[in-house]
Parts: sequence; C-alpha cells; structure tokens
Amino acid sequence: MKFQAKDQGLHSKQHNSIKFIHASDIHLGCAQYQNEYRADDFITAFKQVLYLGIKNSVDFIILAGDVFTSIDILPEKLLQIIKLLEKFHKRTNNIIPIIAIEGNHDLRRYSRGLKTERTQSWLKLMNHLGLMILLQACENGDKRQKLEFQEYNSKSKIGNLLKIRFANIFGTSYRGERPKSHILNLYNSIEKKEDEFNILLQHFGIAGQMDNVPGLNLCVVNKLSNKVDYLALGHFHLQYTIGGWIYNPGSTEAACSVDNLFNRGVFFVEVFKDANGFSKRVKSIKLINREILWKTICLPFQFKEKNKFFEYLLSQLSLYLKDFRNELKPTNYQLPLLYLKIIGIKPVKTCKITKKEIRKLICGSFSILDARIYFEYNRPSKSIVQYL
Ligand SMILES: [Mn+2]
Repeated sequence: MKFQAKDQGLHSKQHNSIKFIHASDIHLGCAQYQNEYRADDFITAFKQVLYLGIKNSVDFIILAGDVFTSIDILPEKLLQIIKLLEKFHKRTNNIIPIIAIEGNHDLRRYSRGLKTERTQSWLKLMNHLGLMILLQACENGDKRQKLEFQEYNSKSKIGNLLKIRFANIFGTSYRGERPKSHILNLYNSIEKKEDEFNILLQHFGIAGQMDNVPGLNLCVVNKLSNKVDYLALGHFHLQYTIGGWIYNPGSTEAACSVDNLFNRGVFFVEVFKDANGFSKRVKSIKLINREILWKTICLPFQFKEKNKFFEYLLSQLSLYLKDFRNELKPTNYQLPLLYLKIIGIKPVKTCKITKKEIRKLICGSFSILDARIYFEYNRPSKSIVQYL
C-alpha cells in the first residue's frame, strides 16, 4: 500500500494544496436499541465519509477516535466494514489513506460485562490488515517515558506521525481524561517547520462547549497553537470550531438520543501553500442520517383498561404518523425512528402496560423503523417544552 499520495488523476494537480476529510465518532458496531437496521445506519454514515473522500479527491481521511463503539461487534458487521474498506481502497488505487486514532470507545476494556486484561481495539486489526493507519506510540510499557513522534513505518505498521507531502499528521490514543501535562508533552514533542502544515489528531473535548460535560481548559490547549495548524478533535458529539484552528466535527450518526439535537457532520478541508505561508478553507458537510421523530402524548385521564389505553395511543399517533403509512424499506433512512414520551395521568396498575408491548403495537401499526418509549407520568404537560 502506498501512503504517499501520487498524482494519478484522482488528486488535485496542484502540489501546493492538500485536501482532506476530518470525521469523528463514527461508533461502528453500535447496535442501538438492539435494532439490526439501526446498526447498519452507523456503517452507512461511514460509507458517506468514504464517498466524500472520493468525490472531493482528497489526499487523506482522518478519523479522530471512537471509530468503533466497543470491542463487542458481530462478525457479520465487522466483515461488512472490512469489505467496505477493501472496496474503497481498490476503487481509489490505495492512494487515500484513512488515518485514525483510538478514542475512549475504541479502547473499552469491558466485553460482555467482563473486564479484559489490557486495552485492545479493532483499530489495531484494521491497521494490521492495512485498511487503516492507526497512529499510536510504540508500546514500551513505560508510560513515564517522554512522548516521541516516530514516523509511521508501512512495513512494521508502527508510528504516530504520518507525512503526506507538506502535511505532518500527528496522533495519540486516548488515555483517560487528559491532564495538562499531556498538552505540555505534545507541545515539547511536536516539531514545527515554517513550510510544513501540522495536523494533530486528538480525542478530547474543550470545556464549556457542552453543558455539564468536562473537558480540557481552552487556555491550556491554546498553548499548542504555536505548533499545530489544525487540531483535529473528536469526543464531543456536537460540532464546534474555535479560533480558526480547533475543529470538532461531531458524530456521524446519532450514537445516543441527544445527538439528534446537535449540529453534526464532517469537515472538508483544503490547505493552500504560497509564499506568504498557509491558508485554508474548511467546509462543514452534513451527512444524511436516519429520520428521527419526537412525539409527546399526554394522557388526559386515568385509563383503567389496557385496550382503551392502546386505542387512545393509536388514535393520537395516527394523526401524527398518517403520512408514514407508505411502505418504506428499513434500509431507507426516511423510515423514521420514533422517540415517544408518554406524560399525564398514569394508568391504573392493573393495566400492566409495558414499554415492550407499546413498542410492538406501534411498530405493527405504523411504517416506522423502531420506537423508544419513555414514561414520564404525573407531570404537568405545560412544563414540557421539548424533549430532553
Ligand atoms: Mn464518541
């Protein structure tokens, strides 16, 4: 596999420009709500990332961690991902490397409730197979040792720095909530040359970008701006950019229900080099994700019979879902996923209504992919402005 992007008609003819796609938090293998089609949505989003790479004739694609959602994945899904990557490299003559780092989800230690001895990840397998380039430090077992960037060796498949034309791509794995010292280590280890464009791949969030989610202090991270031209982040699932050099694209599919409320996508970046230095153009591209519906139903009185409750539920939903009666295939992203909140007066206990039953009833009555049910009884409907 050739890592040096050669001009084969696919890349831009200008050697003074570099193009790349920056994506993050793909969460491959996510089997959300135990729905197989939903699991495929995450692979479909990844497919779109790869397609954008081809369409824009990029020099490389960078993935800033959480490429896989956990170490548990069904063989069928893994095979699907491997085949997708093989097809991508074949179609592009191996000239668009996919460069990744491990996020906290890639490095999960738990497998089916059991804690594994050491951290392991599917990205190490992808790296071994030559389907992705995993930027990681060589394992020397001594974490106190100074961080050193070593150029990726295509034979040993080891290294944490990849050079592509005038771009240097540095990357390290996620290892817990980063202390300030990590930024200092990065600062001391990264070499900055005037005529080279430094990209740093990291999996952490910046404090203040998401409510109630801890992150690194911007003042600390800002120190890197002398050494780094483009800080490619992942971790927070919503999109943000800071100071014209820090970029976080957000998750490619909604890995949890709140992700649906965030602005998310991928970045298409073009870097131009001229006598005055570098200039860049960063475009945020939205991906096509599964249609999501939010609905709140308020129970106006106490239901005493299950059948009456179900009748009411269906009549309320049919007003809302009447347009979704046409038969769409589950693979079609327009077939929606429904988030249903039931509020108002709780039916009597003897009704024994379960979420499982409601889900079955709704999925059997309307053209939807799946339904998630939340009971929030006995709250005044007025106070509920929006879901979540
Ligand atoms: Mn994530």
